[in-house]
Amino acid sequence: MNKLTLLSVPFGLGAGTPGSEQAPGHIYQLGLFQMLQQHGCTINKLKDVINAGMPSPVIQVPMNHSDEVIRTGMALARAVKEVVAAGQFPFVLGGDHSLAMGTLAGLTSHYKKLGVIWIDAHADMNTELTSPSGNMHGIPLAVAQGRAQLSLSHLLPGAGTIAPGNIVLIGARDLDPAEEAFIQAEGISCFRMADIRRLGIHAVITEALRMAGDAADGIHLSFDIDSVDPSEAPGTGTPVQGGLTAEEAREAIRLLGISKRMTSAEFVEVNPLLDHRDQTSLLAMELIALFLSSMKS
Ligand code: HAR
Ligand code: MN
Ligand code: MN
Ligand code: MN
Repeated sequence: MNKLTLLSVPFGLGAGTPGSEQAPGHIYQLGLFQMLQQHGCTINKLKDVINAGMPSPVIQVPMNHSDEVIRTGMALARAVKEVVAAGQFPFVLGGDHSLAMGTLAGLTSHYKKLGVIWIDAHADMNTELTSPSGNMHGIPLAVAQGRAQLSLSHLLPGAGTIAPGNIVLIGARDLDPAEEAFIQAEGISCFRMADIRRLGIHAVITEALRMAGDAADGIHLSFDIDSVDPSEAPGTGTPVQGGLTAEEAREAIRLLGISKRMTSAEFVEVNPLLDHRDQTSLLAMELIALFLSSMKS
């Protein structure tokens, strides 16, 4: 595996509830680095990405905290681009899911046919016009496909788009009508919970790697902790019943890691303020260590 750069993004204004900005610091405090060391994983570089010094966005978006979200995306996009240009593996720890726009802007400035595996209870495919909440963590995948007013190239000149055929959703169970319609119209690959129960997580991941990866020059994993059932991951802002078991999440992460096909990853939406006895942060920490160690072995 390429050398690893860990980018922490302590930013949560894209979510409707505060707290996810505390996740990186909290997960470090719980012992992520010790755990990585036990697994023999070396982090080559650690960087905190904040939006200080970023100019005002060139586009106005009528959504909650849009300027802050866009400025964070700009800072993260630059950081990710730099990591990829240096030949390293970018691992992004959020923060809320709006920061995926920054990650994807940085990645698409390098990968021209990026595949994306999006493990989430949600599709995050609303636009500014269809968002029921006005919260920007619900739109990153529409932005990435060039369907919103905001585009990845607003965050980073030279950024591209993601083709609908290179996107695979896993764990989806709370989609808004406009998202459902778009997924149907574009034929976006979507493994819902019923599909996962029917096929098993192993077959789903094997298929997902094929679907996202076969016409792609890189594969990004975007892992939203609310994909896991709230009984095992309560510490997140928009929990949805009926999710993955922690064991299924471990297996998914491990299979993606050992496939050696992933070229970047992000973990988002852990909210320490909503957690019960750090259950969710501890699970996230374990999944991160599992992912990074299975890529190397
Ligand atoms: N679909 C809803 C919206 O657009 C809720 C989105 C919640 N998103 C996240 N990330 N938590 O998946 O507002
Ligand atoms: Mn999400
Ligand atoms: Mn979600
Ligand atoms: Mn809903």
